[in-house]
Amino acid sequence: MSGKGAPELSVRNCADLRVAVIAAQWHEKVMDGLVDGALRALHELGIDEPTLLRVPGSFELPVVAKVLAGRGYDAVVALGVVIRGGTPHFDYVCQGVTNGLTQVSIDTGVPVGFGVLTCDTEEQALDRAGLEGSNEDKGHEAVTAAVATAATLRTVSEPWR
Ligand code: DLZ
Repeated sequence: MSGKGAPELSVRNCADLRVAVIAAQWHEKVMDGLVDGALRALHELGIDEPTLLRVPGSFELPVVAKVLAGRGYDAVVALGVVIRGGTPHFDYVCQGVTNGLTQVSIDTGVPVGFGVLTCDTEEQALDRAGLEGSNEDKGHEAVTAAVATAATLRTVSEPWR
């Protein structure tokens, strides 16, 4: 999937939103870049006290996202890195985390930022990690998208007259 065509999002009225970031722990260097990008985005949006939780692997992200979505957070951001190996395990983990996070978001009505990299190689993941020399900053993008969606939902929370 190409990163070209991404919008320049301008998000307003969001500094009071409660946001939680959940980060898996596989592929430490890439994950550090994603977490830094996510926290930088939150700081730029004026959200300086986010909750940050760690889980073992990307497969564990949906269950924690679901519990947090039920505890009053306005947006949840899931960060993970899955890199293809020589077995079908990659496909199962990618499918589980993608379907799981989608289901959490739709079932709870809480936006879930999808900051899970699913890459063929570590080089591809590093290029998207928001590190020095990376071309993309997916942790930052996932936060911005989730917070922008939460801010939009807030404007339609009352029936229109
Ligand atoms: C088992 C596994 C493998 C092979 N690869 C990754 C990976 O690249 N990225 C990741 O986040 N997690 C991986 N895991 C771990 C699973 O997500 C999960 O933590 C375990 O299957 C235990 O439930």
